[in-house]
Amino acid sequence: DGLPSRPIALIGAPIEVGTSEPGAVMGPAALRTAGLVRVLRDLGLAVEDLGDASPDGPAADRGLPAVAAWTRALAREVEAALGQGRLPLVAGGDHSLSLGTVEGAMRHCAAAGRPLFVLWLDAHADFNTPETSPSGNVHGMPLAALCGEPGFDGLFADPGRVPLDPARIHLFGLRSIDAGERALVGARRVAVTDMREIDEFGVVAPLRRILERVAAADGHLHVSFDVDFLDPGIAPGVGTTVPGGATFREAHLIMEMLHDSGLVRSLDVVELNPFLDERGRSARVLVELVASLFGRRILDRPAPAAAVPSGS
Ligand code: 6HN
Ligand code: MN
Ligand code: MN
Ligand code: MN
Repeated sequence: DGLPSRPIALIGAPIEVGTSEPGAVMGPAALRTAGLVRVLRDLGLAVEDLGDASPDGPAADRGLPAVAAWTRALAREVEAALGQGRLPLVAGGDHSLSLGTVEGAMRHCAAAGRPLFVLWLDAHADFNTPETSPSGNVHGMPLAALCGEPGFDGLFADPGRVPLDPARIHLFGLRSIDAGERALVGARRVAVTDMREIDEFGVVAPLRRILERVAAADGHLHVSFDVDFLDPGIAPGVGTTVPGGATFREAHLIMEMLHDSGLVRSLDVVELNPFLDERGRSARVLVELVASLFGRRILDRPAPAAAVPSGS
């Protein structure tokens, strides 16, 4: 069992037009410096580093037009990688990059007739619209835009696209949500495992339920990993730290379970801000976690019997 060892296409997305905090543009370089490619190759995986993507057309400074140019480019790259049977690993860059990666995965899944599920590991819901957003920062809006909420005209290449089904999104680790997006997340029936639930039940039971659902539908699982999912004590290198985040052990176990499920087909690692980091700590933690997601394990033995969804 485990993640099929399909070749990995590493795509850098040095994007910070979706945030007001400079520094995320350095994220892909820091992840490479921390050894992202090397740890994956050490696992015996084929990794092609496609370098950094660049926006389509003239890049605006900030806001929706700038994000739109990135969205078009990343959607195309992710769709192409998936079409070649590769697993796109997109290293950010702020979270608005997931507009492109999820859009690319959606197009691939639509063509393949496979349902797409999105696991959003994040302190935040990222479900604001331009109307509800207190900051105006697009990195707080990607899920609302993907789900077809109003206010995002011109963002996607195809205005007639079928929106993402909010019921196929799982927010995991939520502990900071704005009033307007809270109402939307409830109204759209987005699935949520918030920190309260994790504190009471741990990560295993809720994650196992999610994986069972994806497995039962023979789905494509897209994982979007925001650095602020982690506790700021282990990952300070992010512009939007929120206290009370996942511990290293929780995050590590999630990665191991994701690997063992064999369901992950595309991955974003977002919001790393090396300018705010302390001596590369956050970048190194992320590389450790990605290695676990791709199969690094402590011992060469099967996972404990109850750790992975059964009957998949
Ligand atoms: N992120 N909810 C806040 C906002 O400005 O909309 C924070 C968003 C953070 C974005 O975590 O990717
Ligand atoms: Mn986020
Ligand atoms: Mn966040
Ligand atoms: Mn562990």
